[in-house]
Amino acid sequence: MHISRTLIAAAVALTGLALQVRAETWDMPTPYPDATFHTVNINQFAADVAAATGGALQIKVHSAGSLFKHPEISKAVRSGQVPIGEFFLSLLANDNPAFGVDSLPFLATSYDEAARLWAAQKGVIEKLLDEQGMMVLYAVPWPPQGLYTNKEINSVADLAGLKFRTYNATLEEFANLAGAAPTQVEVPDIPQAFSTGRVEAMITSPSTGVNSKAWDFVSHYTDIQAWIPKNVVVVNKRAFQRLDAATQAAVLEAAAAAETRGWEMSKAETAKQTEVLKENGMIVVQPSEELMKGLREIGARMLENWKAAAGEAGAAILAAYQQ
Ligand code: PCA
Repeated sequence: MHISRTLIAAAVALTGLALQVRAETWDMPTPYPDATFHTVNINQFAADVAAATGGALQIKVHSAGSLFKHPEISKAVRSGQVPIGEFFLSLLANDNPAFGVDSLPFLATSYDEAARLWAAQKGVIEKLLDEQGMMVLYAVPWPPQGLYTNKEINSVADLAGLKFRTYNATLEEFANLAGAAPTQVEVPDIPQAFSTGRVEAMITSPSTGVNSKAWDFVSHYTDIQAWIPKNVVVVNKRAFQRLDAATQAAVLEAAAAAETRGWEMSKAETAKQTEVLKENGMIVVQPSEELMKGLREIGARMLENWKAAAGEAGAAILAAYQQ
């Protein structure tokens, strides 16, 4: 009796030890707040991975730039400081213009077009990130991007001189071409940037507008549906290769599910969050023809600039997209 109890205790201790050795926790930095649908989707992805691996791989999500600031996340995954992370794909357009094609105005403005653009862009992106020691797990788009201002905007001329919040180099180019004054601001800092007067206008999704309570600082939302940019979730290749085959398969399966779910969430967000803007008193307007004409001209110029910078890889992406 005594002996068997000791044996059982030893067996329990050993099993516990074995579980401890097998269980691994991955810290995952992400840029956006918890209420953002991308973060909700990532939390579900993490729960799916934990369930499929019987708890052997735990992904601990650090949202809103709390572990690494947004511009540092891709570098942190690249260097292996963290095994996994999320970032705004076009943030890397300074590395290579191919990363920025989904942020070009009016190139892809519906979800079908966005899906075709991702299909055309994906191989190039995978190769570029592979060269940096990273692997793409999945990509999910934001809702179409609209214009937030403190007054009615009827033409591009109405944007002149506005202090304009931007989130990447492409949007900065846009603001400059529109005669506005760009300032880069990360999502968690949007409310403060408006309340302190650093910025007074922005282009972003209804999701980010709602998450930052845009009605506290702007009155008008003009539904220009200008582009559909994406977030990517990437892993460090070495960290992924260290997993056993079953765990790798569980991660890939959860990622595929997260991609499908994320695109559906994004589509549902568009109408839902535009409604929330209205409910909170924002004036939601359809753009005038004059405004759209001016914006399309800026888009056409940006596409020409992009083609010149993106060279053959860019031409291949556009050819595949326009097929
Ligand atoms: N929200 C993010 C990226 C695009 C979007 O809709 C942002 O505003 O930074």
